[in-house]
Amino acid sequence: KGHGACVVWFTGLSGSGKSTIANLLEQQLHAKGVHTYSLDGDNLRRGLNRDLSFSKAEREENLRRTAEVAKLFVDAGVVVIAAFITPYKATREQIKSIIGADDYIEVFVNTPLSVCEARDVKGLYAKARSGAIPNFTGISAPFEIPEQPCVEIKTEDTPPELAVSRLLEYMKARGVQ
Ligand code: GGZ
Repeated sequence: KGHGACVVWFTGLSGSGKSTIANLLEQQLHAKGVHTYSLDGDNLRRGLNRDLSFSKAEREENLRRTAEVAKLFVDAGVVVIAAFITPYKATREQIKSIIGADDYIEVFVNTPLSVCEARDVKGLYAKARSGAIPNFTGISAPFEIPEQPCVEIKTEDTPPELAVSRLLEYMKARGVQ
């Protein structure tokens, strides 16, 4: 450890664009020869966290375990790119304390609910409105706005390429890249 391993943790609504930016960041880090690993709902909730629902308590457990895994990767010298809704302020604080503030970069992908819902790429918002998906973030479960993220990306006026170049600059300034 000690040469730029850290966790870049994306928080934001479903459909906000977390994965798009996370994937592009990973590509650009790879191009610079940086060893990365991506954690997201797809690879965590299908495996390690397959026993967990979307209740408040089980989201917290999903994210606690994920933060512990992320910390292990950081110990191994890897840059972790994590993309989870992470809707609760208290959970984000717990994640920061598990990983350690020096190694934790919180990125708020700020896309208004109205925009996420209008896009509804996976049709989940329509299902949530109809009641077919309970506890859906933004509809029937809360999203607490991050107050002091390290980086905030307003996707409506920031293309992914610009978001990633700003992130890389921030990482450089923090001394992690
Ligand atoms: C929010 C849900 C829900 C509910 C299923 N609420 O857009 P997606 O599909 O691919 O990403 C969402 C993903 C969120 O999982 P996370 O592990 O990131 O959530 S958390 O940080 O709150 O633990 C969405 C899908 O799972 N999904 N049901 N009820 N998103």
